[in-house]
Amino acid sequence: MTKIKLALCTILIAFVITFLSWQISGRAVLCPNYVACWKFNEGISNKVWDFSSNGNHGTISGNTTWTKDSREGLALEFDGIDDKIQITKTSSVDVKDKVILEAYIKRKSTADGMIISKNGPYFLAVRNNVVAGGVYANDGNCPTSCTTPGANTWTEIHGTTLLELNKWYLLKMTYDGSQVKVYVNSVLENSAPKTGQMPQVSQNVHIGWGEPGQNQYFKGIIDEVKISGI
Ligand SMILES: [Ca+2]
Ligand SMILES: [Ca+2]
Repeated sequence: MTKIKLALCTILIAFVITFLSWQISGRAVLCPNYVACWKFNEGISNKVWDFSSNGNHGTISGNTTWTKDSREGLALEFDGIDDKIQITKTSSVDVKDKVILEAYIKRKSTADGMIISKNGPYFLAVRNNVVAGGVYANDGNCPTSCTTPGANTWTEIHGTTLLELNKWYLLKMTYDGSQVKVYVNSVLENSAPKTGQMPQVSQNVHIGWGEPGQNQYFKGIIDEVKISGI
């Protein structure tokens, strides 16, 4: 009897190991060309998995709510008070020359809100009821107050579509080393010239909130968040 139990336990353990290995390897192949890719389909924990191969898994704080009101599977609803996700910085999020940020959002408030942010090189947000995207890079130009030629400066641009409440939108910010652009539902809404490399800073990536200076909690639902460096 003991041998049978031992055999069953061995089979069970082997199955669990195989299943977990399959999950980890399966997770990596869903977004092979992304810096990070969060599906928000977990539904049972305070973790969100990065489905790229870079291990940018996130930790939820503030008791976000899992919801079936999503673009695919599940999504996360943020309360606009203290809900956020922190992704501890890895070298993969230190993109230098190019970046694309994108996410599906459904607003539940007309307040400003940060969607995804790394302070300082890049962010995607809702500000004044339109999409806002920003890049911090060394473009060789200085504002009049700047005393160090070639210092990093922000370029922030805003879209034109008024983002209604309770309606899904795909928001995107791109920086290709020559232009910053923002898109709503894959339609280009604004662009501005920008050159230079983004700095490699120690700050973590956040979803639903930003570091001080980008300190706006988002109220609404977010799904399918991606960062790309290409
Ligand atoms: Ca909360
Ligand atoms: Ca989802």
